[in-house]
Formats: sequence, C-alpha cells, structure tokens
Amino acid sequence: MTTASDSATAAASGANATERFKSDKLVGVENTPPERVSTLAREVLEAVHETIRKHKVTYDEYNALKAWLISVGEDGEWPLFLDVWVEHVVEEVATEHREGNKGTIEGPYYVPDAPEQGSSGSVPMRENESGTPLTWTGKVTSTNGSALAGAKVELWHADADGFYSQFAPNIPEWNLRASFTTDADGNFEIRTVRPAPYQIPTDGACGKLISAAGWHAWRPAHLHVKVSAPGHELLTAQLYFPGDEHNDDDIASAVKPELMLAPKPAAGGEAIEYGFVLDPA
Ligand code: MBD
Ligand code: FE
Repeated sequence: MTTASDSATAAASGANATERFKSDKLVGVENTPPERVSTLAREVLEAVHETIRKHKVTYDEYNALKAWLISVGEDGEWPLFLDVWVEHVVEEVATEHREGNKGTIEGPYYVPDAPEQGSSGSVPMRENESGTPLTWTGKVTSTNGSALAGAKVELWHADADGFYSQFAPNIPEWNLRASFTTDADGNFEIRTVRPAPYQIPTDGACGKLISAAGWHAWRPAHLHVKVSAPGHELLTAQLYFPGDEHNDDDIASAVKPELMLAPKPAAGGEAIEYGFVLDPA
C-alpha cells in the first residue's frame, strides 16, 4: 500500500484510499432492500434532472461532467470526493440522536490496528518530527458521568507538511497513528505534534473541480480520533485549533464549535485537555 508510487500524487493517494475502503468498509452494504435503493436512486436522479432544467445545462456541460466523473474514478478519488462533499451530512443524520460527544466525519485516511501505546505514551514519529509538541490529556466517560476504563482512543493525523502515513510516499508506515487505552479512571495522556492545515490533492479530479469552480482546497489543521468502549456507540471525531484561517470555511464542512481545542503553552510545546463522552449503545 505504501509503495503505490514514489511521489505524492492524487492518483497514488487515491489508489491507497480506494484499496483501504474496499478492505474495511464493505461489511453490511449488501442488504439494502430494493424499495430503499429505488427511492434513494430516483430522488438523487430527480435532483440532478431539476438542476439541469433550472440552469438549462448544455451538451458541452453534460460532456464536461461525464469526462470529470470518468477522471474521478481513474484518479481513485471517489473516497476523497465523497468524504469531502457528502459525508458530513451522513454523519449528521447518523448521530443526531446522541447526547454525548459531538463527532464529525472520518475522511478517507483512517487505518485500523495502529500500534498500541497503553494509557500514556507517544504516537510513533520520526526522529526530529516537525511541529510543536503537544501533550494531550483527557478522560473518557459515559453520558451518565461514569468513567470508562479500558476505552480505546485511536488517533491519526497529518504531519507538519500535511501528509498522512500510508497515503503519501516515504513516511514510516505508522507515523502519527496510534491506539491508546484508558486507565482504571478513564484517563489517557497522548504525546504528539501539532498537524498542519491540510490541502486536498490539487493534481487530480477533485483539484480540477476546485480550480474550475474557483474554490479553495483547504481543511483546517485537525486531529482525527475514534473512541470506543464496550456497550457504547463508536465516536468518530476531529479536533481543531483556534485561530486556523480555515476553521470557518473547511472544504469538508466538518468543523463544529464543540470540537475546538484550547491549547495552552507548556514546557517544550503546548498542552491540551479534551475528553470524550460516549453514548450507551
Ligand atoms: C482529510 O485529511 C480529511 O480529514 C478529509 C475529511 C478529507 C480529505 C483529507
Ligand atoms: Fe484528515
């Protein structure tokens, strides 16, 4: 997976994201009843038809769309396209019943089974990994306030250049990816470095749409997490840093005020305190 290409191209990271998706996410997709498929497919198509009528879409525009959709597949960018422009509404609907922690989208770059570091430790990183060192402490609790011992906190994020291990070349396999387990009081302590704002690949189909539309390609800097505990719903979230110029115009529409960190200066870097409240399943 890490060797799909030696350069950080959209096609290389897209191919990795596509493979990752096929191996992890296809459980449970086969049992959608025909009536449900029919309703959803028909209404999506009707929305497309309505847009064509409303804007009197021309054959040149239709052919541009066709060429672009073909290139999304050729560049392996369906995971990126869907997670950037669609997933946030799926997440909203899937979690609207929750009383615990707000979550947000997973995005295309999660990898399961990252190295386990116990309740307190550092994420795997290179010697001299760039970025401000962060010490993050927090507690995992249930909505009734009880601490959750043995909860899993999986963390993954981009490096200070905005690249994710396993989706960009020449980065150690598990760089900036780790799994922590809360102690008897539900607490964890994580040491990592501050990620950089992230620009989605500009040389593929998604980048072409962005430049053709005059949009920008940026997400604010973020830490991805999955938090899980027996008898509780899995929480997928991202945490953000105040003052990032893209907090208000994230291309993936995934920022929420509840997910904003409040870093404080600390010896050798910054300290953050953020815990998670899980809903009983
Ligand atoms: C990311 O890092 C990300 O988090 C999302 C949602 C989309 C593209 C890249
Ligand atoms: Fe991300």
